[in-house]
Amino acid sequence: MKGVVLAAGKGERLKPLTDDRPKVTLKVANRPIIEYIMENLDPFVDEFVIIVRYKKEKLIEVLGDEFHGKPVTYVEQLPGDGTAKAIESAEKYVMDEEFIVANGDIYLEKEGVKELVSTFRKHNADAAILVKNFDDLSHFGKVEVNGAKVERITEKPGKIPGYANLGLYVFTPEVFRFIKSTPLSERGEYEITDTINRMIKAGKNVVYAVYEGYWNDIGRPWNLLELNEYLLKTKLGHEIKGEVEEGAVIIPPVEIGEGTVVRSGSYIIGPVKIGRNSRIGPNCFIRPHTSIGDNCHIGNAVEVKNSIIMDNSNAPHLNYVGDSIIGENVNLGAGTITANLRHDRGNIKVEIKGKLEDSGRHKLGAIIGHNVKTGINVSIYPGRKIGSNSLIGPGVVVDKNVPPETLVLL
Ligand code: TTP
Repeated sequence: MKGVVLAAGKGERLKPLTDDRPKVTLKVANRPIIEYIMENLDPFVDEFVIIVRYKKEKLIEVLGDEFHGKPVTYVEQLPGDGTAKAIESAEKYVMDEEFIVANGDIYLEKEGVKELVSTFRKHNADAAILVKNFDDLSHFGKVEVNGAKVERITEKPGKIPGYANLGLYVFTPEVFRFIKSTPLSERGEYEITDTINRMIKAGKNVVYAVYEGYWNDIGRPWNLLELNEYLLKTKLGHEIKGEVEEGAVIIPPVEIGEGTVVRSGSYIIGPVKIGRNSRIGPNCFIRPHTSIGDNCHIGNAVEVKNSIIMDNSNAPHLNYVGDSIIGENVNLGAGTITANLRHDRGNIKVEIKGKLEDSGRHKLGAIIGHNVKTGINVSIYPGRKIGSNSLIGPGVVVDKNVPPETLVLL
């Protein structure tokens, strides 16, 4: 069976982190998110077909042509948007057998894949969907069921409880016939949920499996922080491959990669993951649920908590980075501080595709794109975004989002 992974989307809601790369290449706990779903599909598939379009070169560079010794084929999405169009693009690679489809931006445990594949086989089905019970389906497709069968999927039905579509499917190649007659949706996309509704109307056997484990759909920036926290809490070992100077305190579990040096006076409370060839300290404080990538520098009098700092980025002097996401190749000037809490302790709102969205979190710091440089004493309000390649001059208070490629001076 082949595993088709959808990775052609633009990831608009994750801007500025997706300014120059597909969202599935973003690293959480120092690993590109697409690798987590591939890892969990791996026991069930003999080959991966990745559907690509937006910034595909970056994904090919990150993943290469093999995963766990299995071939990885990249297929450009056919003209048109949406998950149905993306799946249709795989047709000639999977035309003779059943296949699994996963959104490349979801995280779930292996049990979910196993349950779905065995349900599909047990019922000799034409399609199977993985679902999970949620109290609020406003961001999901609601999967209505009757006995073992799916009766209908309704996109974004509002704040009601029920089974949500998790973005993992098994299909027989018959699905392609139904995809080809699926019309554009109101959102202007060809959606696989519309295709599945057409299959059901035509009397096809569409079944579901219920998953109870952890699941996340990386749509918005704070989902990266949620997944990071989950992975560090549940999957981290305690392994120090780098060098730790006398006088540094490390409270497990902490993973430190080869070539990284932790200097005296650093105080690290796990779970924390640090990549290779990074310089940590002296005298810094790294608090739980923090991932720091390769070739980073966290210097003197710097505090980092509950954050993701991607490769080649520096917080070298007197910085506070809380509940924040820092892209690759970022340099925070001395004294650059992220605020992560409102005085009224209300939920932090973030502008997503031009609209303010409630993140549901009362602690959320900055979301900083790639190649950003800040000057000394820059202060960043909670939930603000700085676009990639922007420069923020000394003393600036970032109280509004900054577009990419922008120079902001006092
Ligand atoms: P979405 O998260 O709905 O879309 P997106 O990735 O473009 O993100 P945004 O809405 O923020 O712009 O996509 C769900 C999955 O399907 C995701 O893994 C990307 C994939 N996809 C495609 O492969 N092709 C497409 O045309 C679309 C819309 C999504």
